[in-house]
Amino acid sequence: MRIDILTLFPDMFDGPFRESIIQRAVERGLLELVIHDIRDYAASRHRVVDDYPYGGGPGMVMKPEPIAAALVAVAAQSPESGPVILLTPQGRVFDQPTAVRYAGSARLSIVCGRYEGVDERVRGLADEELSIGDFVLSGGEPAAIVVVDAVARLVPGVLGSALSLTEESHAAGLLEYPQYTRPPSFRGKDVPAILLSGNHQEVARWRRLQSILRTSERRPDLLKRAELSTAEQAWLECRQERGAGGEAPDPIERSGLDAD
Ligand code: JFH
Repeated sequence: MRIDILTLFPDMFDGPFRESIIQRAVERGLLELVIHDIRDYAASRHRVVDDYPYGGGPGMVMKPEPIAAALVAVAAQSPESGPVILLTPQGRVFDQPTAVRYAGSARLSIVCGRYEGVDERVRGLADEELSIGDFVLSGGEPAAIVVVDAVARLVPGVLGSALSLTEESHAAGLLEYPQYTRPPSFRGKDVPAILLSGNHQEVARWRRLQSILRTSERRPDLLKRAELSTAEQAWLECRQERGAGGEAPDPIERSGLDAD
């Protein structure tokens, strides 16, 4: 996969992409990362890329022509094509399904704005407008680093084990289960006995239910889209009805679904 990044601050990508996983993916030829300085595409002698906003107001706005010229040049650098994304605080919020979709593409081009943003007509040059969350960054670059990281680890062969990605998709839309490593007891808090049992089936069941429970407690919004079995739904409803520390019997425990 080839990812092109268009930016006025190419140096901002020096550090983050030298990080182990992405660096290794580039070295192994699984990923090609090309950073382009939008200023190289400015037509004027003084390489001007920004201007005052029409109608007045604070700050500067990025001119459309250098971005358009950069996108044309970048598209011509490879016979393959892929989505052009524009990072802005107004975009749809980037999520895991979007990362999966991009990872299946041969190319991805990312436009990073600066200042108060880009001229409105730049939006028409992009296929998708994305945000990474409801907060204001000082430019698109940190958001691009986030998107590249989330996409790169999904490119086949980049992550060590295909198994963990399978597990990840199995738990799609759920929060992660609690994880433990040694020591078995830390400041009076013990690792749940089930994890030391060696019973992989019971461990998997416990983790799945922990994920469901956590998601219902912390991110009920996610649970609406998660795919729960009928038994899991019933188990969760029962837990919610009786409340924390309640007395009601656990139907999943009786059916052998619950390892807790
Ligand atoms: C970006 C920036 C806009 C003005 C709130 C009211 C007025 C500063 C390009 C993405 C996410 C970004 C992001 C992406 C691209 C650019 C800075 C824009 C305003 C702010 C001030 C320039 C920010 N998820 N957060 N931020 N900026 N607005």
